[in-house]
Amino acid sequence: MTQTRTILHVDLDAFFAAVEQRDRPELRGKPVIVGGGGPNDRGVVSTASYEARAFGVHSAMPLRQAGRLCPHGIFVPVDGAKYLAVSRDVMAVLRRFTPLVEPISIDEAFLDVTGSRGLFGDGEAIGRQIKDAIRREVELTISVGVATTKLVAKIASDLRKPDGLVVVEPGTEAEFLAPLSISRLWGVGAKSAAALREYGVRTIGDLAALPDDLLVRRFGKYGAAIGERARGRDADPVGGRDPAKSIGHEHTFDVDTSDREVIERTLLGMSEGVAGRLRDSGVRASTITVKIRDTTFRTITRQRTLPAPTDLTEPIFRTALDLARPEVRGVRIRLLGVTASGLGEPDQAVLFAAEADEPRRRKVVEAADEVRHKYGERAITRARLVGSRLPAPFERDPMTPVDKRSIAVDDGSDEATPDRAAEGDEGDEADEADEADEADGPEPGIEPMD
Ligand code: TTP
Ligand code: MG
Ligand code: MG
Repeated sequence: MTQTRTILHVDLDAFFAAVEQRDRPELRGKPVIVGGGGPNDRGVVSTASYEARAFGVHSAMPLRQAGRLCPHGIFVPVDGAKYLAVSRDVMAVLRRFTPLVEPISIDEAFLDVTGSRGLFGDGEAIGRQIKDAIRREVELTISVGVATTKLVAKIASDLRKPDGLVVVEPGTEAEFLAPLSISRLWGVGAKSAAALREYGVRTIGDLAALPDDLLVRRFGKYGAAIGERARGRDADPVGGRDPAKSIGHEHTFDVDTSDREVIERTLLGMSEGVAGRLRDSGVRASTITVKIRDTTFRTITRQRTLPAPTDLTEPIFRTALDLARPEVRGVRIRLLGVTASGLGEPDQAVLFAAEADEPRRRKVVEAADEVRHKYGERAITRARLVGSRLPAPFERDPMTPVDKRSIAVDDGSDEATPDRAAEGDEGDEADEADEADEADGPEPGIEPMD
């Protein structure tokens, strides 16, 4: 048996819209727009049927704009629970062809069928059988890419949508990729693309032709990796990378501190960072650990399991605060850490959670993530640390010292909140915080732990 892997990428066509058309025959052949409450809703399009796409409607477009582009479009609300059930049906079909199935979103998956070829035939044959099975049993169409690597298979599946089957023969990967825009390459964002343009690189082939030493000199290890990928080589296994076991942040204070506000805000900043990295990794954590090292280097950890896995700042912060509070009382702290563990893929069901405010919360969080990605890890944290937008109970917490300066202040937006003085903080607490210097310094630098 040859060493060449056979990898399939499978993606459902116009998934949410296709499910609606399947279940409501009157919608078939019609421009269907899935999302929110209709063309006057403030939301965005989840997806549109190919009939609606002909009018220029696409995912993430404001519904109002979709309504203008496609006045006869039929607007349908999102039915997450239903799509999730269909997704499971599809994945179950895929698993009949190989145990190596890596779902990467609600409507797509990679399959390594290298070991299944003896039983089902070559990659193309397996692709056809899967398409047939899904059409027959789930009544939906998919597009399939067949290749020797995940990257090439994924690009291939997208090329002849809908109902496509694109096979890239072993040895022809580089040739297949060459004419495509580098924006299709994983790991090449707008910034890298702009930098590559300085070298005249527009297509993946242009990139593949650049000498490795130039790529390494200009981009380091990342340069070598994208060069390899551009040449169609990519060893990333299906089912993949060892998932991280934990995600954490630690911070060592420049000067050991017993200032409660500094401590609590540092925990908040780290919780925010941890939550952001959980979301970036697409996982949720069920356990939160805080680590506290005091001025004598005595180090303790305190751990708690959450009632439900999370990737949001607030539950992480509250838990960390709860765990840390009894341990930091009257102690001068040298180092703090917040770690999330017990990581798991979020159940897709959670994405469609019945809690009314979950989607709204997510939207806020996603907006925050966008800013974080654009301006760097600290942007949001800094805003939170400086401003007064702390969770309300935190604001009111009687343990919060009265008149502490904020820690990261150079934009004038920081207000001492004198009204808090009226809430009866114990006066002696202010005395504990005798380390004026660090409180006036820059915000706590928050460094990834690993
Ligand atoms: P996609 O696979 O990206 O899109 P699609 O299946 O609708 O269309 P096609 O693959 O044929 O191009 O996304 C799968 C589903 O995820 C999609 O049907 C709806 C949902 N989705 C959103 O809710 N918002 C989005 O911005 C995107 C891209 C998808
Ligand atoms: Mg799809
Ligand atoms: Mg998809």
